Amino acid sequence: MPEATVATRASEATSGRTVQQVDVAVVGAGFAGLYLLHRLRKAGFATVVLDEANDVGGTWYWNRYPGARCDIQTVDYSYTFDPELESAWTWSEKYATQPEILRYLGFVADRYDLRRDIRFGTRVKEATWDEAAERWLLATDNGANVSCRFYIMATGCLSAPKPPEIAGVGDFRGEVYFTGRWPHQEVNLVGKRVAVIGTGSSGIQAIPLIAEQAAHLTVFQRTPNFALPAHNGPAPSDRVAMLEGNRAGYREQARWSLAGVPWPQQTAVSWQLSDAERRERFEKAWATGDLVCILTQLWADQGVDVDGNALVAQLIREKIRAIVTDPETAAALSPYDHPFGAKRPCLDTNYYATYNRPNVTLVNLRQEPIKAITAFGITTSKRSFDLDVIVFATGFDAMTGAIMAVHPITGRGGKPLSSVWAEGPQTYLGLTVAGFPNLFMITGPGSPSVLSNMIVSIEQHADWVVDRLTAMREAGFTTIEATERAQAGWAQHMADCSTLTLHRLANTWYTGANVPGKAQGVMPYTGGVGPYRAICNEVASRGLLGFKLTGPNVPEQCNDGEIVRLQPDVRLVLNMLADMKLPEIESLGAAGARAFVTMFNAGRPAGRPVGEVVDGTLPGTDGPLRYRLYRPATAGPHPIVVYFHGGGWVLGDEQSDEPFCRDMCRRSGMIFVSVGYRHAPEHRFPTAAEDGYAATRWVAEHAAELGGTPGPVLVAGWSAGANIAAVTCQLARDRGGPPIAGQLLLCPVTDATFDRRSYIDNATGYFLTRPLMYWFWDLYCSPADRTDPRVSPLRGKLEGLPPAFVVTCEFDPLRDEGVAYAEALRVAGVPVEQLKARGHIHTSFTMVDVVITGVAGRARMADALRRFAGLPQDMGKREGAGSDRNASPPEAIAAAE
Ligand code: NA7
Repeated sequence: MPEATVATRASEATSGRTVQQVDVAVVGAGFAGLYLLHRLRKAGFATVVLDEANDVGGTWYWNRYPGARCDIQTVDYSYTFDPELESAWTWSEKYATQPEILRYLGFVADRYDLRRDIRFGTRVKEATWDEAAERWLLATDNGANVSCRFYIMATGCLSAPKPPEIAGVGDFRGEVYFTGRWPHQEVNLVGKRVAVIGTGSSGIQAIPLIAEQAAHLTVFQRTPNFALPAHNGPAPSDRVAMLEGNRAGYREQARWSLAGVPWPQQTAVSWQLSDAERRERFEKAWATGDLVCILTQLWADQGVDVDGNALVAQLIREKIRAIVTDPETAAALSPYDHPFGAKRPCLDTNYYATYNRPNVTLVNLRQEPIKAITAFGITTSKRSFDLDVIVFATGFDAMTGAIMAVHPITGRGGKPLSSVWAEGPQTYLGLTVAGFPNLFMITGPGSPSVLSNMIVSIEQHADWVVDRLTAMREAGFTTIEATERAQAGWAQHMADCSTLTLHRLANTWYTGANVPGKAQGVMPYTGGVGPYRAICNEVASRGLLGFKLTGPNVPEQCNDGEIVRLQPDVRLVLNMLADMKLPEIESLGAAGARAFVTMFNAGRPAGRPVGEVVDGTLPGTDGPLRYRLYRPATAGPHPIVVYFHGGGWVLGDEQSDEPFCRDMCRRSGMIFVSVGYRHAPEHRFPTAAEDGYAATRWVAEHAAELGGTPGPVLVAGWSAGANIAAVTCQLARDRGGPPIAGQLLLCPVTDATFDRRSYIDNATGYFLTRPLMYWFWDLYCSPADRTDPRVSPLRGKLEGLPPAFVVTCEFDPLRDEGVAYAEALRVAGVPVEQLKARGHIHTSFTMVDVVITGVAGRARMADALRRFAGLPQDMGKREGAGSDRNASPPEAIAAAE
């Protein structure tokens, strides 16, 4: 940035109006703007901050309504960039009031002498990218316009209040207040008839205090919300001790946590806990009075699975009924329309108990909608309320509103941001937008923002941006712009992340549903603060992946690409495994590898309950083979699926794919018989294939004894087990039975050829590696045998085989041979359906309850099995597969023919 200046300069524009020349202009003097100014100034960038307000504070400047407080504990809701600042300030309460937070921000502004570069009372009316000058021009409503190289929106996520959208607001002759624009002078509500419209965080904080003053308070509620007691008071000694015991460590843990507050990751899932254990955990969290605690510490599936979530919601509704004495009011206050946490839950002080007061009335707008606001009050479809005051706690045009609604922003080629975002916000990392060079957003849509401790996210964003600007200056670059490809990749990753959590299942300001006509979609990044930070760091370390950089005296740089192509939870699993520095399985020898797999499996979730699990033996060709049978809880008889586990013909046993078998048994409503076929190197080719065939034959002949439906069986398998399943179908066709109704092949080994693209692209790094596959092949099958269709079924005759459902995973060495098998089946006239699972690895679908994004794929596999067996299709949705209901399926490539 050759023209970087230390002090801002003023110049005359052609219009004659003074233009303030700076390196960086920041809009907003809240938490984000203040920290940015501090950092930019230290880095030597001439910076101006513009804010419509008359002082610092941002959202805390405007939201002055009674009861306004933060809902993240103040030990966490603080800047962390300067340990001296941390020791210089002590919060008086666990959750600070708005005035105290404002005092804190004033203290910070004074301590770092920030106010001298902030233009208060100055609204930006328009921002336009000047293509020729490569600068942003900001028109202001007060004083000089601003010309800047970089423009940073630090406008917060909730700063554009939503209009009330109720007819007649202008007719009301009493007093009208908006929580988001509360007057600076005291509002006296004593002895007045007051209405509050809205029961989000603001309404829920304000209502108990307004009720104490008002002669009568009428609350108009459209949607009940979950509220939890804040138990406010002094900062809890355990959290303070944690922080003070190791301040740096505590802060670092927060930065890498899911929500920006250090709480451990829960591993126990709801169905592993007894009712009593769940209640104990819940009561403890309820008593803690901490949103992040109750949102993350009960059980691991509460935020990702509707069944696990419903258990929390039920316990909270019990609390509401226990507090609110009138059952009808309690019922109206009990949320049923959204999962707990999918809409921002609230922290309250005496909220529910307020409805026991004689001077408080709850009006349920679902039963009697507001018809109009009149000169004297509010009329619903059933009655009229005479009022002196109406308080609108009706929320904000969140996230995009804060950026788009504040002023027109025009980027490259004269394109307005409002048209680029007409169908919803498009960003790269929530930080930048393609077509808008040198524009940054702090905690913008597409970043963790409102799903995190905002201060942690603000510091991360501000640091990332300032570090990039500094590096650009050193390298001689003057513009930076996200590429369309990177932005589209981020949209895909955002969509993948949003299938992980339950936020997509509620109509909220997270999704834009609170603003009529606004495009719908989960706007904050749901993948977590720590993973997001890792991604931003990776973008930087990979040569600013997805950004184009230009400068007057340097060649253009553009390292284009998508930063995350794996499913988000798969990425987490792989990172975790990489951190564990596990040995290469093939280096352990067969016995060592088996011991390793047993140890590895011991640490995984056990699998959900099924009706019955029965161990038995069946006669194989050379002696008994063990099997494990999983029976659904529903009344039988059920169709039987003969299942072959994965493990490269070397590893595993009839129990090693237990979570997968249980899950598929529940989803499909079918018996799964997992067969303990014999392994190499003790038993080489064709033992596993022959055992598979023999077991299938025996199961088919004994279906009734096993509680199964007599008639054709189905076969299924994963990896080498899918190889056995495919081979079994060929042998059954050629050897006169048994009849097989369908085959489910999950990541099958189908051909001893190792030069397909997927073997090359995915050779290492995705759990199943090429060296490991070589080792499996060597132990099982000598080179001379490898073209035998009993190990390379792709080389066999494919006509006349049962219908198939073939699953392949994008990042799997076996992907292309699975695809080849599906295509060859189709050519041979076999009905085949293919699921090409984008962003998945070889183990994605068998890591049940770990890789959550595998759920939708397993639901499709279960549907296919039911279809093959001639059963109705809705079973998986009825029985224990709650999370499927709204999960979008992975990419389906070829429909069944
Ligand atoms: P919220 O959470 O968006 O709450 C707004 C409330 O107002 C909510 O209960 C709405 O019901 C209700 N509302 C909105 N428009 C209307 C109309 N037209 N009629 C009746 N009721 C209406 O905003 P807050 O200010 O409380 O909190 C915002 C965030 O700030 C909060 O989550 C914290 O993160 C801090 P709805 O649910 O839409 O049916």
